[in-house]
Amino acid sequence: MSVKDRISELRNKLREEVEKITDSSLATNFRNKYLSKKSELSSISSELASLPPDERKESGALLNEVRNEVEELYNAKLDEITLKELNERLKAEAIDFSVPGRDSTVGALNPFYIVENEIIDIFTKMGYEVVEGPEVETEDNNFTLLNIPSDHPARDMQDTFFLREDGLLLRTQTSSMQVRTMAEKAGAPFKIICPGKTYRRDDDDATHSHQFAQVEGLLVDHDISMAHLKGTLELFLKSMFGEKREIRMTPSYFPFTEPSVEVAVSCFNCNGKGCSMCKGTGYIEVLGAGMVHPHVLEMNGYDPKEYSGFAFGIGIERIAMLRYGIDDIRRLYTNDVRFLHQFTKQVK
Ligand code: 2U9
Repeated sequence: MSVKDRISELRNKLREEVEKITDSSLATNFRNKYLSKKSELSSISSELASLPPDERKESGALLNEVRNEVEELYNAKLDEITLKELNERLKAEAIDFSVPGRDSTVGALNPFYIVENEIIDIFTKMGYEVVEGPEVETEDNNFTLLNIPSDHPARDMQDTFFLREDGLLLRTQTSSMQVRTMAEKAGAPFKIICPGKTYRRDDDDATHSHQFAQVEGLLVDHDISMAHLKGTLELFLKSMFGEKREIRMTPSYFPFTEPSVEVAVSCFNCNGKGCSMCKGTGYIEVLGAGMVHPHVLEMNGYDPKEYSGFAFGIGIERIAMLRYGIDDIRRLYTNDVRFLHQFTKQVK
């Protein structure tokens, strides 16, 4: 068979073969078999050199024509297949935007923080500065400078977490921050609140926790009287428990204040008539307070003849429990979302 005839035959075969390409792997096989250097087209091409010039020219032209035609057919087929496969993939991987999304869980603020934030808010609006500091304290800052002498029962090992022989301890009240602030203010008037964690050796139960939190307040200035204290606490407690509340102060004792008072609000459950919440008394005790003891002023660099002041201590957990009717203090520490979510939409 002449070379020209072989080329024509090859053309017919390749035209048929190209039609059999139905996917990209068959396309690759076709290219390797029929369009590479090892293909029949290439081997015929290398034979041309041995032909007489006329035949070589004609056969060479035909071979080029066939190669061009087959390459064109192949490229068109490849384009067609690539598009077909892309469409198939897009269809298979299509995203259904109408499928409902997964629910994301949203946390909720612990009622402890709702109350702490609110207390801070009320006092900062009255111009109080917020002061925070270390939970590890010295005996001086936690006891001595607050007029709690070394033989006072409050210092007892049963009440205090001592950390070292030299008396380093976990603060039992945030008052140590007031002591630090008095040293810092060096005789100038001020009003501060100190929110923070405190520690006492205690067996944990529904109403006790070895770690709890307070917001303590201290105001020192000229001519401060019990009336200023009463007005301040009345404003605070009405903001916290409602405008209709009345407050009651009864005598109490703290080493760092004199006189000292226990402060109660008229029961927000029965409006003072008497119920189980206020144990029939019409009042609920909410915090302690008093006029700063002159000795405390003096020990901390303020002349009691020139200055006077008041102080108060608020237990954050107690307020949160009263406000939201929480029966176990431990609920405030475990952060069970089912518990927390009950307070997300609750407004006072
Ligand atoms: C200085 C002077 C006086 C802070 C005060 C209380 C009364 C009080 C309790 C409330 C509930 C502690 O968390 S609780 O158990 N606190 O009753 N705290 S006056 O008096 C100070 C503090 C610092 C320099």
